[in-house]
Amino acid sequence: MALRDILILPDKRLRLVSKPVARIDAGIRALVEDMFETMYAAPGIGLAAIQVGEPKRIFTADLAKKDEPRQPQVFINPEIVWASEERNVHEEGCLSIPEIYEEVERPAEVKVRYLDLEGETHEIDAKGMLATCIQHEIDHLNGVLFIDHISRLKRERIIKKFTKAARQAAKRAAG
Ligand code: K1U
Ligand code: ZN
Repeated sequence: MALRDILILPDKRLRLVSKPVARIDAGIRALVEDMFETMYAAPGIGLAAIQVGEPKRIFTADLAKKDEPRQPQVFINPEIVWASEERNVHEEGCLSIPEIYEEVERPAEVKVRYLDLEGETHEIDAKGMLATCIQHEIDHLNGVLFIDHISRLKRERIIKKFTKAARQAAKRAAG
């Protein structure tokens, strides 16, 4: 198991469309272990493979509360097969855009089809925070970030802030 670095805005890899997983082999199982370790350490409630630089259609999630046992879930090649007309607003954050939280409106309920690590197909109905988290993570697999769902003015301010910080960090690293 290894802790991986999380890509931070404006890293261009966050805009890649991830590729479906063709075969669930030892490499995929090792990546998923690393993703759980990285997600729990961050800490986060979800993590998409592209956030650790792997453009594969995989995300991990765990929405257990602090005082509850862990409930690790892995979603491989996830697809939203139904979304409700009803919409909900939740505050979202992103491990690739640290310390920024904004309200995002999305379908309140979704039905998701995905593979587990054994290659078995599952379909679940999700609502509440799980529905929000699943949609946020599937967005990552399509190169979409939660700031794409907020006003252009707010989004541009956030991108500017992170671009400036990345430029300053690069300058410092160059000595
Ligand atoms: O994908 C990510 O960047 C992870 C992100 C998932 C997410 C959060 C909120 C709404 C939708 C999706 C996070 O986990 S940000 C951190 C966070 O929300 C959190 C961390 C610790 C405890 C509780 C929440
Ligand atoms: Zn995110």
